[in-house]
Amino acid sequence: MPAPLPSLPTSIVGSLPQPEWLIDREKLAHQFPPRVRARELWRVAPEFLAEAQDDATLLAIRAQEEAGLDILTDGEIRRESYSNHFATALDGIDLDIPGTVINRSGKPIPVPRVAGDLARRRPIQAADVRFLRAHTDRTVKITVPGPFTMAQQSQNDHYADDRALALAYADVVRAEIADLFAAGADIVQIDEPWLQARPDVARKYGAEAVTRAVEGAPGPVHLHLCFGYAVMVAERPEGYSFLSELADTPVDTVSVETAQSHLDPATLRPLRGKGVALGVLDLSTPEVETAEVIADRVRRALDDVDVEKLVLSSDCGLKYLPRASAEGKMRSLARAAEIVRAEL
Ligand code: MET
Repeated sequence: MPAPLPSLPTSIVGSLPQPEWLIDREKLAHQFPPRVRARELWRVAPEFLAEAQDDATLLAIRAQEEAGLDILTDGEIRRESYSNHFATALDGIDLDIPGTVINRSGKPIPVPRVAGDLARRRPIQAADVRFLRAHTDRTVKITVPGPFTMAQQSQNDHYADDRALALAYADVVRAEIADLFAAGADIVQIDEPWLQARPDVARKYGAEAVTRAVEGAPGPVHLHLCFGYAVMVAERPEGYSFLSELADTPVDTVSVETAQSHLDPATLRPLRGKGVALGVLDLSTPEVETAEVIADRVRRALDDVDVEKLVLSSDCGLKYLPRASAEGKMRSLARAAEIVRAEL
């Protein structure tokens, strides 16, 4: 059992930069995150890839420990994008003929094409959790793409409508969440950036899909909302277009960006009673902010959230930052937590 968490525990949204020797980071950053399989991005031959990914995951775990974070992820090192690893492992997806959707930046992108009933034949990320659990004594979190986001990132050639598709994704995510807790996860996080990108659709069935995926989960489920990776989506809106709707879902903690967007913390009041994972690392610049700058971002939110359920985090995943920058930002985050803890 990991030691109990301190107040204001620190974590990242999930991903860390993958080593340049493992994957072609230039290609990864200059195309939008792949939604379909993208094996050609890996630099290591197929027969050595799993071993290389494990080795790089160990580095990601150690980097978080050395920085002093409290809740660790596997850095999402084995994935080309946060969502494609899970989505393309499902039955019902045609891997040979992908579909197309228009992404939040207005560009057509290749996505999984749903051509049959979605089914998860076996746990998809349970082995990743066991590896993480085996290599750290700290609290561990694993991330999975959420049902609404996966439905938006799919071409639906099978289900009657997109709500039915989202609910079908919810069923496979619910089964996966149970397996991830059974494999040793302390926290499971579902990534739902498209709730923010498609708020009108989200209001129709977003909360329903999330509830169906999360209800009855054997442990705490966090939900990450964001505006997209800073390297790809430059503008940050003033506030969230889909947030208070999550108050009535069985999600334990909602993960939001506040650093780059300067989000007015009053926006978070409807979530009172829930945990908030507060994004306080600005990822639009590789420059490492000082612990004092980060501590200020935390202080300004303290009156609007439940402090005993507050987690300090990054705005989004650190995947596209230079490695040294990601490490520096994590260290500053841990120091900022110490500063604010001493003031509570
Ligand atoms: N868990 C994902 C990451 O850390 C979240 C991505 S949301 C665009 O990269």
